[in-house]
Amino acid sequence: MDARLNHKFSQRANGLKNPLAKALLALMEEKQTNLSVAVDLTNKADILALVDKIGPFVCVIKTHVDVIEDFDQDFIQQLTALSEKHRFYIFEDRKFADIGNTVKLQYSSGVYKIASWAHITNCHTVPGEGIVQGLKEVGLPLGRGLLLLAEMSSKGSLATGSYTQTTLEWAEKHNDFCIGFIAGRRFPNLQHDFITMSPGIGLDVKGDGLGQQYRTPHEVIVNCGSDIIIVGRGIYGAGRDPVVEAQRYKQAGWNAYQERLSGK
Ligand code: 6AU
Repeated sequence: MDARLNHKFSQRANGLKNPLAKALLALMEEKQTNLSVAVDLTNKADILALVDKIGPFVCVIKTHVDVIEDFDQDFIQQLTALSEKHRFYIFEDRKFADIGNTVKLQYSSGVYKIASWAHITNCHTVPGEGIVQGLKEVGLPLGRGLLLLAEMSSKGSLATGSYTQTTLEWAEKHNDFCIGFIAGRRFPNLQHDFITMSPGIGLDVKGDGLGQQYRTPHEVIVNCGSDIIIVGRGIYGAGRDPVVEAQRYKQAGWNAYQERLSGK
């Protein structure tokens, strides 16, 4: 058993090397939330209105900026202002997947200039360790953090076995920049502590007909040792009141964390 599973987020903050990871864990304890919302809407106004409503209940807002029809720098300014108003971190779910030199350009430049505003981003490890090195050259001096996709929530994912294992080794090696993993569970026997963020979370449905697989906050946090739940359509999907749902998922995630701490 990993003893760190029974430590509060605020205690674990001391053990992580990356300053953003420390700040995120401290914020979670302070705001009493381990909920990240995936805001996969396609226009600025809808996203900003939703984020303003649910901001008080989350530690991280996750974006896919390449699906926004009217993306511009004003969107980034407004999102950044909301992150300061409600105190949450911004995670651009870019899933970089190219050679080190190319991802450096994709992360720093182009239309989105992700490194200039996203506190957190993520990458696949399929290209090899150079992807982590390339992103780190851009992100570390800016105080950013990286999540490695060690597993995926979708059916038939190839991120398993030795692929996952090698991903963990690179995170250990680059733990100044890698703050954790996208995965369905906490990985045992790691030398350093990392933050585990789990997508594929739903309280009402089991899947979406396109391979997504949902588990409950209790399952991933208590049974599997994850830290942060990432919830998308469960909160803003058709017929849902996002404020009610955000509070419901926040409570479910926090209760699960408390249950884990109590060691029951
Ligand atoms: O709750 P949903 O299914 O509406 O949204 C889940 C969100 C989406 C996916 O792009 C993302 O989580 N995601 C990821 C991430 C966060 O990297 C990895 C994964 O394995 N599965 C997954 O759904 O925005």
